[in-house]
Amino acid sequence: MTTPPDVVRSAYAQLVVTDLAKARWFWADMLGFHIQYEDESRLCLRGTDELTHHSLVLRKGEIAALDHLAYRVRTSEDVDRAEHYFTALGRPVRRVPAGAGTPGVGDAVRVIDPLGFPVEFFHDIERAERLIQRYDLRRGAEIARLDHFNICTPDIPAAYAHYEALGFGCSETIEGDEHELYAAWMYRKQTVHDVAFTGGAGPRLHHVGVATHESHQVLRTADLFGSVRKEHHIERGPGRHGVSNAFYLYLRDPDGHRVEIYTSDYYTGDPDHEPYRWNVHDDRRRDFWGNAVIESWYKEASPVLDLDGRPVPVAEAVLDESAVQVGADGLGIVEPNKQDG
Ligand code: DHY
Repeated sequence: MTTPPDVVRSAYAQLVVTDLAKARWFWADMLGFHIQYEDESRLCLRGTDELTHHSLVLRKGEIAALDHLAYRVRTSEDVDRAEHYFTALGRPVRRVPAGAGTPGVGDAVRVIDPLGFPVEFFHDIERAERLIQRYDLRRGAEIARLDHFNICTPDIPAAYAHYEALGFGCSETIEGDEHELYAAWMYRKQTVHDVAFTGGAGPRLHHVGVATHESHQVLRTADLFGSVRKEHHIERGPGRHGVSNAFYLYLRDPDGHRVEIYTSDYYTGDPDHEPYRWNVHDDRRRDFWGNAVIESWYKEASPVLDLDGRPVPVAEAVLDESAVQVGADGLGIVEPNKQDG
């Protein structure tokens, strides 16, 4: 078996947006991302705590889509390992020399992974000026950093197996009574996740998760969108997740790309850290206060592009979590033992 690359963390997502000015309003003015680089077709953005060139790239294009997800690997040899690993899996693989790909990023390898997603592995990236204590530059949601990717895939066990083989740990799952896997959260850095899987037609990008320092910034984000009569960008929350315990808010950008504003999850770095397993019938699993998950959140997601920029066809889901919801999600019957009295 070929050695997999040593992945450090989820590092950046490159999204295709159809209107760069509208995207700039949403991501920079409202969410408070710092603009590190821009030209006529791209914006490279980073959060207040990020010390590398970007964690989000918005590229202008014809159809809103995911261009690629990117993971940083530990050494430049790990970039070669990524090339050999995905070649051995029989997947499409392309070397992207420094300067030919995304601004600021060194030599990279782009692949279509076994789940059908465009994924980049890189080690070298330009360092950026420390803004951590430039409180005077903060605005909007004051996003601190990228936290994770969430991807829609029809076969969750296959996604789990692929990321486990890449060396990811599992922090939490949602499972049926027979331990059928509906969703899983997996990590390399020492948090709840770098990547999570939502069941559904795929490959599609469910959302990019970005972290704030505190829950008041999550609430403030919702207030800001209300204040400027842009409340329709709010899709779900604010709330407290069961999975991850994080405080959250989901928004849709002007192209419909979903972003989660996320804070206050927990440390997972001990070698004997064990997954926490939620039953799919537990109404607290997705919202700890039992609030309903709306249908668009389960069903809508961004298409993904192949290595030549063409949309990748999607396959339908094997298991549908939204079809087994009970109680709070409003699509089923509250079990008697869940009623008061
Ligand atoms: C959950 C979703 C996320 C996340 C953590 C937990 C569970 C849910 O509420 O749907 O996107 O980051």
